[in-house]
Amino acid sequence: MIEIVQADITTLNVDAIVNAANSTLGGGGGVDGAIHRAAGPALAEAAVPLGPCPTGDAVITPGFRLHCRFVIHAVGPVWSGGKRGEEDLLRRAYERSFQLAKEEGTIRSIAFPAISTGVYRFPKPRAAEIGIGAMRAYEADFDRIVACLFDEESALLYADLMSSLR
Ligand code: AR6
Repeated sequence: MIEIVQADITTLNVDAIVNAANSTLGGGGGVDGAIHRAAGPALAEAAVPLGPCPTGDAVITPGFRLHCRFVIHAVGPVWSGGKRGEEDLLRRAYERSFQLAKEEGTIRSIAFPAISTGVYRFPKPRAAEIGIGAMRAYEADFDRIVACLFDEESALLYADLMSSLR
């Protein structure tokens, strides 16, 4: 089941949340900053030695002080016009996150932010299509997949797209 919610991803009760990280895995602004603040310094201590993480790839760590048991740190592309493989890299970031969640073996619910659509400036409508496409491809492997949007514009975009697909 795919759910669309407008929320701070650090408040969700799911097995794993996905972070929109950068290659260093050491934290940053936006959703990355919120996740590191909520999880505590142990998150960076666990994640940084797994890096640097290439764009389009992901790593998994415990969730530490978060409600979730795991954080999957996905590195989406910086948008630079669309001719540098950004769409493919964003798709791979989602797919790698799902693969790591499946391999972990006990993750039944997973929440994603709109990777790359903040500081990395990926156009929101196209990012939503790519995100929902990946979620539908892995829908059968999980009990709950949550698309967690922070702003109303993104939440409405996802809701419209989902209803046009059903
Ligand atoms: N919960 C859910 N979504 C959020 C939250 C939150 N607490 N806070 C922001 N968003 P961004 P990026 C949304 O910039 O574009 C960091 O510095 C936000 O509205 O967090 O992938 C990293 O370290 C937007 O729709 O990530 C990297 O350097 C979406 O999350 C860089 O930013 C993604 O925005 C990654 O940039």
